[in-house]
Amino acid sequence: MFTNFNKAEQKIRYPEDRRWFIGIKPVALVVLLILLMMTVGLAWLQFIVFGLPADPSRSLPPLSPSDPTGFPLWLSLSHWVNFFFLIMIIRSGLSILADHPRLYWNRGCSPSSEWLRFTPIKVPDDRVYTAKEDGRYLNPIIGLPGYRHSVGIARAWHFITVPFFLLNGVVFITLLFVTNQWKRLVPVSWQIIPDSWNVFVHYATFHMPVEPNGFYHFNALQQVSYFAVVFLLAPIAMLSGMSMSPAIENRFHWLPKLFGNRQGARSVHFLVMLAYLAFIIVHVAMVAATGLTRNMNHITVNTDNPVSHMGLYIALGIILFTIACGFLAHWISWQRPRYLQRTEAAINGTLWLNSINKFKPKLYFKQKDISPYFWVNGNMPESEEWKKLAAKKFKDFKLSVGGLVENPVELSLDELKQMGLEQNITMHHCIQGWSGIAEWGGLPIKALVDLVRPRSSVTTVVFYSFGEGLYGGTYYDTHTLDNCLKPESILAWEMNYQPLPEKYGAPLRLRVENQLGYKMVKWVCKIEFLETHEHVGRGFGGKNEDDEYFDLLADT
Ligand SMILES: Nc1nc2c(c(=O)[nH]1)N[C@H]1C(S)=C(S)[C@@H](COP(=O)(O)O)O[C@H]1N2
Ligand SMILES: [Mo]
Repeated sequence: MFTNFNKAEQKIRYPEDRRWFIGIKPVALVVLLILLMMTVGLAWLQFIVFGLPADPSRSLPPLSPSDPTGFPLWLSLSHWVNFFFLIMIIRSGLSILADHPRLYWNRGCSPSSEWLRFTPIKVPDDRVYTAKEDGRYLNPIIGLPGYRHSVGIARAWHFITVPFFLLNGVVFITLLFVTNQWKRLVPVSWQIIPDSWNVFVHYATFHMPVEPNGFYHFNALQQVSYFAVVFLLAPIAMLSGMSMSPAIENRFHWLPKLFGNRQGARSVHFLVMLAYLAFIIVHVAMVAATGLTRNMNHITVNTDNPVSHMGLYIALGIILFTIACGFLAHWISWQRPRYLQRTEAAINGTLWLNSINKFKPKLYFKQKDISPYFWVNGNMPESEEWKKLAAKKFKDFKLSVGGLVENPVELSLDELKQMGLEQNITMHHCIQGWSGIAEWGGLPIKALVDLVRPRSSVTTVVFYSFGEGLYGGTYYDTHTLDNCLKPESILAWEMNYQPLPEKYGAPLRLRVENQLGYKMVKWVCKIEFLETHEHVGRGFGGKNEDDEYFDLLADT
């Protein structure tokens, strides 16, 4: 619906194989089982052996005048705004996940080391199998924007909505503590722990505890759950999300370590999403089970009226509005994707440029960290020129360096090698979600800059490839001159202390460590120094930026 893909795009977006599959490691199942035993299992044991515990809601202290009454407008508003953005964020997150439908706890992402995968495909080892091929189709009713390999648009939605979600959270928490409403959520006594366990035993064994009127009081378990959603899930989502950013990960190595590593952070980010989903489902079910009309009046019109249907209609209206926005978002995604790309650039692009893009990557990984497996991406060059050069091990290869420079040059591999060698062990961050650690050896771009002397007006460096993009046309990408001058930015001819293999970009590939993988052009043939990226390709700063609406700056 609302799409107009050409033939090449259709092949990628509408694949024939749309199977989904849940492959879960037995260990993960065991962990799940243990968790269930320790909660529901224990609750049943207690119930069978000792009977139902006392219901703590029966002995709630009497209301005091300082307790909150009802739900002021700001609270209802932020509740529903939160709902709206959470749906957008979860749906776009699922579309991002579908582009690399595997979750790991190890940072190398070896296939078959996943603890969870959503693809039935076993990675073949008898041919080059790219991570792009591995992306799955996702129904656009579930994912935003859905279909296959729509990670660029999905990220635009994710990153445009996240700031509003956070802003809403900040306003909510501030007002919570400015008023007395914090008392609803924040426990003030450790008694809350046994109390909420006792309530849990009721639910788990299918006994409804007494329902305190939510207009004034929540039950203990309800309070703990709401508290955890606001004060635990949200911060974990933020921290695990930030841990995936190459610019942040490179500068603050301790951050992803909170979750083990970048893939641990990605897995936790996914689990937080599951926790939000589980919360939404249980929350809605409980709201319905404990007096839907009355509860809806609480959270929409701030009355404790058990019969009026006003609140219910308003809530239904909000849900319908959210669904309508889903359709609108789908239309925007495929009819006006440039709006999205530009909005994302205006909000986050600007923010990153002035903040995390300035961080200097810190080298950190050691030889022992090098990943045994490294995913491949990109279409191998098919040009006769590259094939001829490859047949002679690139002896006749000349890198051309020009543009707005005083001293344009053409350099062979040997000449480049005489100019210097920088060897770094770094983590590669693909936009799709996978990562891998490798050693890269090559010439710092700074040395080339010193040789060709760009004019003072130069801000942008363009790297052209022998290879083509996903839908055909020369692959290229651009970087700010600033990022190219960082010492870790190199043109590599060496990978893991061996000559760079063809599938990883021979004769030369780019490494710019604070950026995502798609900015690191493989099979580089030409470099140009320019004042702007706007006249190269379709003008968005790279092949993927042109064709897939990826960000110009790829710090996150
Ligand atoms: N020429 C060219 N370079 C490219 C690509 C491509 O499609 N063509 N893909 C990019 C992407 S998305 C990634 S993640 C990395 C993958 O590098 P690797 O194959 O060494 O893992 O290459 C980047 N460079
Ligand atoms: Mo990538």
